[in-house]
Amino acid sequence: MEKASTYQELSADTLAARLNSIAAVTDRVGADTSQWQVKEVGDGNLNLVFILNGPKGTVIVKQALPYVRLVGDSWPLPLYRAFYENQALIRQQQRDPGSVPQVFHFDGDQALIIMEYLAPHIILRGKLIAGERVANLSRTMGEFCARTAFRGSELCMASGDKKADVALFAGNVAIPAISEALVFTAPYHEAELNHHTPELTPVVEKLRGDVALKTRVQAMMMKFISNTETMLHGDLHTGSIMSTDDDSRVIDPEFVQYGPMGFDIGMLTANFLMAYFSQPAHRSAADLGGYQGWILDQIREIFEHFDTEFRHLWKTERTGILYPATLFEDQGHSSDAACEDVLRQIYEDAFAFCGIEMLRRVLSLAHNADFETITDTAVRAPLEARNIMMGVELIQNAETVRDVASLIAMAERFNAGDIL
Ligand code: SR1
Ligand code: MG
Repeated sequence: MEKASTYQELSADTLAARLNSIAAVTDRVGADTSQWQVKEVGDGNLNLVFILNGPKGTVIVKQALPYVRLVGDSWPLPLYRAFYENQALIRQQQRDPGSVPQVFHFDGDQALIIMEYLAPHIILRGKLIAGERVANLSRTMGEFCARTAFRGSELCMASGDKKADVALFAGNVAIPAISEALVFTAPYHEAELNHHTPELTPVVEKLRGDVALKTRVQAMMMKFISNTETMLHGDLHTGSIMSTDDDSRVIDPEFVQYGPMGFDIGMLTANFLMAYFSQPAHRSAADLGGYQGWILDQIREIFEHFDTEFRHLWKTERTGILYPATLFEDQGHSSDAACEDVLRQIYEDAFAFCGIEMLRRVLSLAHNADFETITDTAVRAPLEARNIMMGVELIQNAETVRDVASLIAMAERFNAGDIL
């Protein structure tokens, strides 16, 4: 699949000469390269991202680098991840049409995806730091999580197709290895690339000495690795969502893998919670309560939309081998309790994965701008500490969190307390 020998890194200067014969590009931006404008805008941890603008229009050119951009060439990373990202985008487009950018062209040798330019969308995390509201966000995200979870599982898919897909995506070894290391392992010991706000050291030392906590996280990692319920986005944070005032799209599924249905909604919730806990540093006292309330509303509504959509799909698209009508409706038996049971397990997993993501984003390598843009560490540390303590509680007690209302009450409790 990967032919690294022909691969060449793009630059803003070489892009026109490299892409001028691709019809999928010239059809959309125009063929006169003298009028092309190219800007590299990648602000993620892994890839090059260019905006290519021409007389007819604009496209995004995304190219995987053979190393982790955030760290440099000391951390090599296979180019084949672009293949899986493209495959993931195709499946997400099928399972939730319109939720992801349209792909115009894929080149595996060059690890290149040319796709729809989303405008005037910007990264949601920036909007949350700026205190902006986005209409329809919770519906889009709740439905995206429910549709991709349900339609990518054997609740819906033909068993042979799903198993072939699990085998296909199992080839994407290097990317899950990043999550296995950075999300589930590094936060719990002094791993080389870790960093944290200095004032948090006493909290961090206590947490790293908590054997029960580490054990619980490892149990969740076992689920993450072994439980191939559905195709995950795999890295669904607020930097993987682009929004306008009223429209949101999901980008960057290169961390795609088959995994537990609660993973994506759990990671997403964690990132909204980190936005929530960081707000005292970003808002005036007059705006703080209202905006934090809006963020909590998004979390509650995401779960409500997820729940409604999942139950709807259960009734209308349960065509797979799991919980078949043969065993329930055809026998005159309701499957409502079975659906309830499946949802309960998804939420329990989601709450635990949520706690794990909340810890890794302040203890491991890849932190979030929500906290990192707070330059005064004396202000940042107490806010991160609230986030850490809620993360720990979620990991330890995920099964006792009854519902999203309890999750939100927990967030309000930690937000009101001072740990540092
Ligand atoms: C080395 S990559 C670090 C992080 O960036 C990605 O967005 C994932 O979240 C990964 O864990
Ligand atoms: Mg990403």
